[in-house]
Amino acid sequence: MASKKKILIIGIPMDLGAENLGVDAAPKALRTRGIVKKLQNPQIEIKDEGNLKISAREKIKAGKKNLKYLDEIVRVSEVTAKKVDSVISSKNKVLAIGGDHAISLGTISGASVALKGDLGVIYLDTHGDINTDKSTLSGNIHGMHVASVLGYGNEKLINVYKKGGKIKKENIILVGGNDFDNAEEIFIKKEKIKTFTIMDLLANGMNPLFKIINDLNKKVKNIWVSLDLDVIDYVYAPGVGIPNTGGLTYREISAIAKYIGKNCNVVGMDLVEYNSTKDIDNKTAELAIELTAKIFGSDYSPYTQYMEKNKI
Ligand SMILES: [Mn+2]
Repeated sequence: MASKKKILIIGIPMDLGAENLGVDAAPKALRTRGIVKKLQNPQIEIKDEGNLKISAREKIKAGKKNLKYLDEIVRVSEVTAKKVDSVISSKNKVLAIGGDHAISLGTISGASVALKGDLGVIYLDTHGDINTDKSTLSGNIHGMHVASVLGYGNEKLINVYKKGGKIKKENIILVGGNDFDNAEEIFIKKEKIKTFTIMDLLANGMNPLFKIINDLNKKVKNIWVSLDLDVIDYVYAPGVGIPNTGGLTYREISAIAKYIGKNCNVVGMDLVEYNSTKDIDNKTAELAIELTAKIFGSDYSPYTQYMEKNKI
C-alpha cells in the first residue's frame, strides 16, 4: 500500500483581489460543511492549520486603481508562500482554501521555491487571470496573478517570495477557459500559453487535454492544481463569486479531477472563489470537497456515502 498522505489545510480568507464580497467566508463555510472529516480516509490524513490573518477591506486603502490592495495582497502572498514552502519542503501536501483566486500568487510561489522550479500548474478557471497592471480592465489582482507567476506585469507581484517568475510558461495549462479578455487572448497567443478551452472540449472531446497533461508530466515531477469553482457550470456550482453559464458539467469536471488524481504527482492545490451565500442546498460545497478528494487521488462523494450508509 502506498504511504499515507498528509495534507495540510491553510485557510486564506482574502477577498481583496476581487469585487464580489463573500468569498472570504469560504474557509469557515467549508469547514462547517465538514471538509476535514470528509477528506479524511485510511490513505489520507488531514491536518487543519487554521486561517491566515488578512486585513479587513474597510481598514485599508485600495491604492492604485489598476492594482487594488496591492500592498496587502503582496504581504499575504509572502506569508502564504513561506507557509506553503515549509509544508512542501517537509514532504507534505497543501490544500489552500481561498478567498479569491489571488491567493494562488503566494501558494504557487511557495511551492515553486520548495521544489526549485520543478513544478507544473494545471489551472482550472473560466477566466485567464493573465492580465497585467497595463491590460487590466478592473484593477482587481485576482485577474493578474497568472501573469505574475510567469514573470509578467507589476514587479512587486512578480517578485513575491523570490525574485522573478516562478513557473516556466510552457509548464502551465489553462483548462476550461471560456471568458478571456481580448488582451488575455492576445497575450496567450503571443506567449504560446497552453489552453484547453470549452470550445476545444466541444470540438475534440477530452482526449487532447489528457495528452497535454501527460506531456506536462514528462517535463515536471510535481503538479500544482488551481481550482477556481467558476470553471464549473452554475447548474452544478452556483455558489461562486461569478456564476458561469457556459462552464464544465459535473461529468466533465469530475473526469478531469479524477484523471489528474490518478496520473499526476499533485503536491498541492488551491480551492478558490467559493461563495456560500450563493450556494443552493450546499451543492457547490459538496462538489468542491468531492473534486478536492479526486485531485488528491482519493474519493468522496455524497452519493457514495449515501450508498454505503444505506448498504445499497
Ligand atoms: Mn480565477
